[in-house]
Amino acid sequence: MSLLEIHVLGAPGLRQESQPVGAITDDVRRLADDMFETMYAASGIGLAAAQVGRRERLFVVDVDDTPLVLINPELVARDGTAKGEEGCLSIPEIYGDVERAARVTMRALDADGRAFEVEGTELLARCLQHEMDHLQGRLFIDYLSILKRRSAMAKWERERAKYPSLRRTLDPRDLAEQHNDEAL
Ligand code: K1U
Ligand code: ZN
Repeated sequence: MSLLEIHVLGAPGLRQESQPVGAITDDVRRLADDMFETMYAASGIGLAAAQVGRRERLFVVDVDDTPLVLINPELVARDGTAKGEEGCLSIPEIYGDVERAARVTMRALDADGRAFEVEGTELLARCLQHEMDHLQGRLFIDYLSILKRRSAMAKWERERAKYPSLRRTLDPRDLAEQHNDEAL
């Protein structure tokens, strides 16, 4: 498995619509495995292919120790609303409150090409919607009020200086440290 670079705000691919996956090949499965490794190294709970510079319509999530790969996901049901704080691995150090559906059901293919449904509430519901947005080129900052977005962007202008290539390179030692922490 390999750690992938995470594209950060300003990279054009983050604003493009992802394309449906035709066949679930070994290349697609390898991409999903690499995305899990990258997500864990970055201490995230989700990661969309667009965030690692790929066009495939797929994302991975792991909330409450339940790793899931969603290929060609579709939203099939939503209910209620809930407001909560979000971050994004592509906009490090920026956070904001976003109102989302409180409960969602999504249908997708897994890494073996089998159709499945996942129903999420609380953090899983939020994460599934956040990742679906990535597949449409939408980011959580798009939901902030003008004032909150302006202040988030002012902070990001200072942060983005750390990413001149608009790529975030993770340190493999972060992954090793997390495994050590879990073992304690
Ligand atoms: O897609 C991404 O950028 C991943 C993002 C997903 C997400 C975060 C918060 C709410 C909804 C969706 C992250 O994982 S950022 C890391 C993070 O904020 C977080 C990590 C653990 C628990 C809760 C949030
Ligand atoms: Zn994100």
